[in-house]
Amino acid sequence: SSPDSDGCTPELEKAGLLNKTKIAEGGRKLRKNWSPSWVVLVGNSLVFFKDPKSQTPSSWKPGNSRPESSVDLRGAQLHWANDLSSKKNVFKLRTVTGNEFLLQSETDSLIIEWYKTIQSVIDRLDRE
Ligand code: I3P
Repeated sequence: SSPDSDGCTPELEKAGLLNKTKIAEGGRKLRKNWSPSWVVLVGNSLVFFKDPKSQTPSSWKPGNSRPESSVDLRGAQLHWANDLSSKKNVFKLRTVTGNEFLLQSETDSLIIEWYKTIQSVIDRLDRE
């Protein structure tokens, strides 16, 4: 049987490095603060970790690998948002709670893959 034959372990969909900034919290606009983030799509959530490259070897302790934040994708909305930044390849993710994030990559193929994968999770949750 497969390691997750009981269906209890969330499936890892995707992981990688993206530039990230939060632009709203509960509908309230925030000042942009772009930084690289290790982004993991697992189960119904997008989980953000510190950029591994910005960490010193000594910071690689188990206790330091906890997420910085995590986003519930149920009911979330995804839009290309090149009008919201001077950077290329930007999309906006808005949660039901009114938190808004911009995610960006210099690599076209990479950002398109992220967009498609996140949208497919949102669509799956919409159908549940
Ligand atoms: C912001 C910073 C951001 C930029 C933002 C600036 O200035 O340069 O990188 O967003 O533009 O306001 P500061 O560091 O002084 O806060 P982009 O890189 O996404 O363009 P904006 O205000 O037009 O969103």
